[in-house]
Amino acid sequence: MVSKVVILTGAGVSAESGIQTFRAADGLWHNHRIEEVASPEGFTKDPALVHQFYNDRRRQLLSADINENAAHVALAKLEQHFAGEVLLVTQNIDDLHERAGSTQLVHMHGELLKKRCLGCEQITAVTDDLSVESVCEYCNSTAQLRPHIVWFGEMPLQMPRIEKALLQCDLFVSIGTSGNVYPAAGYVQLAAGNGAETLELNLEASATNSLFDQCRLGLASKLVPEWVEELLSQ
Ligand code: BJW
Repeated sequence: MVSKVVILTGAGVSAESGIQTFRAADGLWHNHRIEEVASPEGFTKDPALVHQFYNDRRRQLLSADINENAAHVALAKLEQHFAGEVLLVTQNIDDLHERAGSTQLVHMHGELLKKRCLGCEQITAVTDDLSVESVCEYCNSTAQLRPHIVWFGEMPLQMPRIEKALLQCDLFVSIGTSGNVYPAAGYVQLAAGNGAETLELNLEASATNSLFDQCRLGLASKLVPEWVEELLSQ
């Protein structure tokens, strides 16, 4: 009987909502060198370019075209109706899990709708574009605001909470992630090493596919609701 579940989601869970994944041929990295837009060094070198990259994505996320899909909705339903504990750990910076109703949620790579001041460290909401001229509403400094995103070389957020849940869970499910970015890609080993069952739901086999007990390939909007119904009927 499963009582503690940790779910890791990646870009694939939001793909059918119209948000590009990273590593597909036409993905987000297609037009950008990763280190230019997703590293602290890239931000120091060309903050305007990095702001533009995230401003474009924020505008898209807030447009009327983008909505949660059946996979997000099913995961929120699981949290609401499952008798045990569910922790949803997302690598995604969109807010589609929240829009679907998930609350036990960790954004380990940050959030597109938050900004952080490098001067006073305050984290605040943002829906407008950021620029090098943006002023921090707390400390009034200019050119210190950055998107609240975890870039390469930076520590993902809420690591102790995530690791504790992984060591205690009896089921770990990875959805829509290619398994290329650590520490998230190592979570299957951490959970399995402590006796958890492991399941991958993905469009194609991830880089860590062989480490999972079970794998189902297909669209998240189909696989996730099916799996949620199975778990709720156990
Ligand atoms: C569908 C679908 C559909 C599509 N249905 N599925 C050498 C070895 C090991 C590690 C390192 C190393 N050198 C450096 C590192 C560490 C580094 C790292 O992992 N680098 C790799 C490149 C090797 N990691 C870091 O630096 C991290 N920090 C860190 O390690 O700190 C130190 C530490 C030490 C010990 C413990 C803890 C910490 C930070 C990583 C930050 C990642 N940031 C990014 C960008 C910022 C966010 C943003 O702009 O949005 O986060 S990178 C990017 O990749 C983004 C994503 O969250 C992340 C993962 O991508 P994801 O989600 O897997 O997307 P894709 O596109 O790769 O895959 C999509 C999948 O969906 C595919 O499989 C499709 O098939 C599938 N799919 N449609 C179902 N409809």
